[in-house]
Amino acid sequence: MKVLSIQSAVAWGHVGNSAAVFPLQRIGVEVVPVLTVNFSNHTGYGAWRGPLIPPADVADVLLGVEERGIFPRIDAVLSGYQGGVGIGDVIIDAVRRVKAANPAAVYACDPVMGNAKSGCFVAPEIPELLRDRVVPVADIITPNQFELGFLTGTEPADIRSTLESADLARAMGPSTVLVTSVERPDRPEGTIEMLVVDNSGAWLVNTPHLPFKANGSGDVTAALFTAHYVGTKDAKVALERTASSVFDLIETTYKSGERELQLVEAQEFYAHPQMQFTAEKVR
Ligand code: PXL
Repeated sequence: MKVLSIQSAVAWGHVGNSAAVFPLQRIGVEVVPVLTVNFSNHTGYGAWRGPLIPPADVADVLLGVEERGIFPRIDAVLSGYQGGVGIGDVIIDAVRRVKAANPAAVYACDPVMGNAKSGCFVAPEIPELLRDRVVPVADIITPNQFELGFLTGTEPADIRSTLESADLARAMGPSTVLVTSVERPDRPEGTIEMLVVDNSGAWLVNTPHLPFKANGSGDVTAALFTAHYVGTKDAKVALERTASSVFDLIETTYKSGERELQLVEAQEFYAHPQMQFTAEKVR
């Protein structure tokens, strides 16, 4: 499998491509990383250095990859956090050209905007760009519950309303919606959930909620789910593998006391997920 991953890169730590690339490689995926920023560290530190890559330069790198004849062999395009509006058009155009070269290729978009705790943390014009132009051309989206609410103009809370919101999101274009950080009011205490809705139905997985949030965990989740889903075409298996690997990554990080994801330390958990969580069919 080959994944064209258009995301940020950081020197220190693990967000964007600096979070997605290694777990994908560790499960045997050939990644073609195209960088949208080259920062010293993630923005969660409040200070960072290094350039945003101008959209024309990102487009030029993509053109070079296309000219090497790689696009027909791309199985999935993956995108995440977008630092500015210009990159959106570059991604949309790359998706169009990859799909022209390989009609079986899928586009997986992580519509990064923010979360329930912090609110919106991207530039103010990004959420509307994602909703109006990017999500409609995606096959797979991986919003958290907060982002799903913005995309659909709803307030998903319990399973019923979250399923309804996911259906509204599917009506916008994507056939597969992975909702992360689902915090339904009636969930077992101390847990958090992920829900996937696709043509086969809806699956929910419940995992312990560690009292800790590491930047980049959503980027790893989107990457692993995309690869497992494209590889197996099985929502339940893809969800269970992703939940297993990401939980063990976050637990490893939590136990380390480090601020950054222990992405390398946790490598066996991607290659050999413990599969300790079973997804339940909810529709
Ligand atoms: O995890 C998303 C992300 C992507 N890119 C950069 C970031 C972050 C989150 O902190 O700072 C540069």
